[in-house]
Amino acid sequence: MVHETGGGVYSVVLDDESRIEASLRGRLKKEQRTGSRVVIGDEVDVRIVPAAATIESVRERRTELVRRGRGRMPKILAANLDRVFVVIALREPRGSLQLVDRMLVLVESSGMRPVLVLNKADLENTESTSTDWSALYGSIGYRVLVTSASTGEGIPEFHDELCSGSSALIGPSGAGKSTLLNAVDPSLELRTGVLSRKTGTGRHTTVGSRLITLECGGLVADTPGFGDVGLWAVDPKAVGSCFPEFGGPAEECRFRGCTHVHEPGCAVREAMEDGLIAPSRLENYVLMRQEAEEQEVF
Ligand SMILES: Nc1nc2c(ncn2[C@@H]2O[C@H](COP(=O)(O)OP(=O)(O)OP(=O)(O)O)[C@@H](O)[C@H]2O)c(=O)[nH]1
Ligand SMILES: [Mg+2]
Ligand SMILES: [Zn+2]
Repeated sequence: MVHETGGGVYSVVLDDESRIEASLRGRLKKEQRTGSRVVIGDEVDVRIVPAAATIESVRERRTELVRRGRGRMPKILAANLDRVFVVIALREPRGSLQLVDRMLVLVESSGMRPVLVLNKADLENTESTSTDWSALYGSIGYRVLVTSASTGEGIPEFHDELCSGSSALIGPSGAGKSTLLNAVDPSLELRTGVLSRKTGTGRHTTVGSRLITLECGGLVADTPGFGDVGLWAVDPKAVGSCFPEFGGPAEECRFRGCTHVHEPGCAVREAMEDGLIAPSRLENYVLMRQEAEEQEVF
């Protein structure tokens, strides 16, 4: 499995747990330029000859976490991970429900399991937001952790979640992803940033991607922050299935292929009116569905 990428060198952990540095075979190098990259979490076949190792091929991915890169190119962040922590700061920089929903949809559409982490709970005036958001996302069935890297609140629970299988942390720059991992294991000594005084946002402290092996056996990737979560190539018809709580009502929609945007008697909209679906969720769904439709021409 690929544990680290950067500068054309790939750190691969073999089945016998030994770690080697490998380069890419020529054909894969070419594909690299067209955007289909080898990423952390990839299972690869490696050819080892004395003093050199090359990645010969990449196995089919079970899941892949993709976001829109610069321009229209997709950027694959990681492959085959078991869960993704969506780390949002309650303050400094304060997340929004739209940001949370975008991140969750990104993870849902990848096929990985999202866990929502509401961080910086130690800061003043964050309590009502953390209570409201925990209730909202908890009622949908998401695991929600309220954490503070400063006081240690929620860190044991976060640690427990990290110890099985493989995970990644995503979220805006400055939300505290690297700081949370350092709180779990101070020996990691991950670089953490200061917030920009002007904008209150992070400064992209983490660069590059690697899977860290925790003492408890879990693998975790700290990723560089991003706030631009435009969806990449998500089929508009698939956006609804990224909202788990729409599932039940959606089966009762009168029209086949109901978009839940304008159809009369739509059961999803009715569920919202009955207070079973949060208005913010439906609103953000409509927004993201429209975005997916605009992108479909490509
Ligand atoms: N008060 C408080 N500050 C925190 C907490 N967690 C992180 N911070 C601070 O937030 C700032 C940004 O933290 P980082 O861990 O670098 O954020 P990041 O999400 O890794 O950012 P990028 O690597 O740029 O994506 C640092 O100054 C941290 O000390 C917290 O729970 N409470
Ligand atoms: Mg970081
Ligand atoms: Zn409907």
